[in-house]
Amino acid sequence: MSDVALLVGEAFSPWTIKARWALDHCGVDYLYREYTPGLSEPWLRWKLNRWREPVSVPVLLTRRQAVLGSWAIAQYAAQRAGDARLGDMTDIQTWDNISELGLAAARTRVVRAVLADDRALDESVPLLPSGARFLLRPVARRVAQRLDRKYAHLAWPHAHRDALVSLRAALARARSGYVLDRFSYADITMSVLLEAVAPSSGPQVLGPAHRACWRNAELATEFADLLAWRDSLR
Ligand SMILES: N[C@@H](CCC(=O)N[C@@H](CS)C(=O)NCC(=O)O)C(=O)O
Repeated sequence: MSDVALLVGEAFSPWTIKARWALDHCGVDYLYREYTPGLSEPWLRWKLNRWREPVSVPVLLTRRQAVLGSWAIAQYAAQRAGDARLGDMTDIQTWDNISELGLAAARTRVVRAVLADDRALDESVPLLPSGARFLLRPVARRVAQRLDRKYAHLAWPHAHRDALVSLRAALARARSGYVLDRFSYADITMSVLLEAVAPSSGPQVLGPAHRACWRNAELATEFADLLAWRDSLR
């Protein structure tokens, strides 16, 4: 393997956004490879030599190790930076736990919205021209059903909204414009909760049917202040 690490992820995914943002903020060089659920899984299992346990992305493959999951990747980035530019990761873990609970609920909502929308299922098939994608719709449906089964046990009702309420309270408490007294990984991990309110990815990353599945109109109205805050961060 080359000296430059390889980040494997899904460009639209809040967890991949967390990992990329942490690596970029810490000035860590890496290459990026897009992951397609189902299709890319055998390759990732082979790279990780992990044949039984579930695999998910993001994963950072370095010459020495495989760093699994956004939190471990952020810690790796902080170590590589060698300073406190992501903040005190011990304090921030609580925020990451809140973010993970909220995102788990959001993920199950989105996967079920995709399952209920043939256009979104067709968009998940990357290899065929758009007019022929319906042919693979049953395969796309099976992949989405598998994702639903894989992650549904982590989804608690209201956890997404609860996490947004906690974010709003933290911003009001800190009065710095950030979750803590200055920009840190707490802002990264909490702001990506808004990907499942109004996604920030452009059309080259998220097709129109998927964008509609990620969007939550009710939460977008209730948390318009947090969307404006998210947009001001980048
Ligand atoms: N706790 C993990 C969660 C990662 C995660 O949920 N990944 C999903 C993104 S939607 C995934 O890999 N989905 C594709 C699959 O499971 O095949 C992290 O922080 O990285």
